[in-house]
Amino acid sequence: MKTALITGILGQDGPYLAKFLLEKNYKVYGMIRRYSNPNFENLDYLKITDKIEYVDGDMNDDSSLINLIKNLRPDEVYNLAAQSFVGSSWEMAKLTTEVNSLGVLYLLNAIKFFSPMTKFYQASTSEMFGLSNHNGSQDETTPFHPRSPYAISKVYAYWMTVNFRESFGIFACNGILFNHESPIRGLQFVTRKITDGVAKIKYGLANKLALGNLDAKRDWGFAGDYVEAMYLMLQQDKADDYVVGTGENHSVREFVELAFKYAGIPNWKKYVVIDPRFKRPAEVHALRAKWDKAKKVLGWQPKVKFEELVKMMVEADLKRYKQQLDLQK
Ligand code: NAP
Ligand code: G4F
Repeated sequence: MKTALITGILGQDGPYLAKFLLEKNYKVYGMIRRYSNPNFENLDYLKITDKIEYVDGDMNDDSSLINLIKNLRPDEVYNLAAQSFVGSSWEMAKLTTEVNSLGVLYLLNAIKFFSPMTKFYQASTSEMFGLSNHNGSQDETTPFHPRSPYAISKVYAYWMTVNFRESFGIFACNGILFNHESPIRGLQFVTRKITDGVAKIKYGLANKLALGNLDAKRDWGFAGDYVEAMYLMLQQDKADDYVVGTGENHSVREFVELAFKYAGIPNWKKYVVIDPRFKRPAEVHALRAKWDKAKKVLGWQPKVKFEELVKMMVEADLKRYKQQLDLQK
């Protein structure tokens, strides 16, 4: 039985990846940091909470990572833990750097010294491209132009991953993933903020949805599809870096329009207000993946299209609020 350690197990991608690996008969260890009250909601949603073995560790604490790698010596490590919210990274640049940059160095060092055969996946991001428009789409050869402390922290981690591969022969890969969403996406991210907001409006629990820049465009895919690409990267003969996305982009405005439509609420403009607090000091205007390499080498392709993704998220949030309201009756 293969073993995998997933950091960031309580986030969005951790549960989808864990489910995918469990179905492949892996033994899955999920790293959790010290919490007085950890939140298993996302794992509960996918009905896998009791199928994972939880282990303690914090990306800020190198000795906890050394202990884990030394004791488990897992076949694969998927490093998904991060301060992943771009919007907060200006106010929390130091924390963001410690978790997203130094934490990766600690993990790679632990692998190098205590389990050099462990394969390593680093959750890199399209945010690293930032302003690099590159004729409208980005691939593995596109130069980075990060626009936030978050993106900068991820560029460091990207290069450290490449460097451990080149310097020490560690099987270390970067998945440069474009935005991916799901019904368990964090509520701060724009897609889920919209679908949650729309569901509240539908049930009379809110009458406004405050957003920032509606013109930003993202290449939005489904998280459940993207975890397969993470796994495939670690099954190749040679470690490498891959862009993963859908090749289509849409504006926040288009997402809003569709979400209101799927909820059956006419005239979205009546509800959406622009609040400058949700605008960023430096915006990434548009991202679109050129994911030919992932298709050619990994044989991967996305399954869920944009419209289907919006519908899935709206329906899930409508269902959540309906269940809550039914319980209160
Ligand atoms: P997420 O929902 O924000 O989950 C991140 C996880 O990291 C959380 O479970 C969090 O734990 C954990 N974490 C934060 N600080 C930690 C620390 N000091 N020690 C240990 N764990 C810590 O993110 P996601 O959307 O699943 O994304 C997974 C990874 O992919 C992240 O690295 C993100 O930057 C990257 N990424 C995401 C996307 C995307 O569109 N989703 C695209 C490209 C790259 P708690 O639950 O305890 O807070
Ligand atoms: O949903 P977002 O916060 O995601 P963002 O900044 O693209 O980052 C996400 O995807 C990255 C991959 O490219 C990941 F690496 C990262 O960890 C994270 O998962 O914002 C998307 C866009 C931005 O342009 C933002 O300015 O939506 C715009 N936006 C407009 N109004 C808003 C809002 N974003 C948020 N969060 N909240 C708003 O009210």
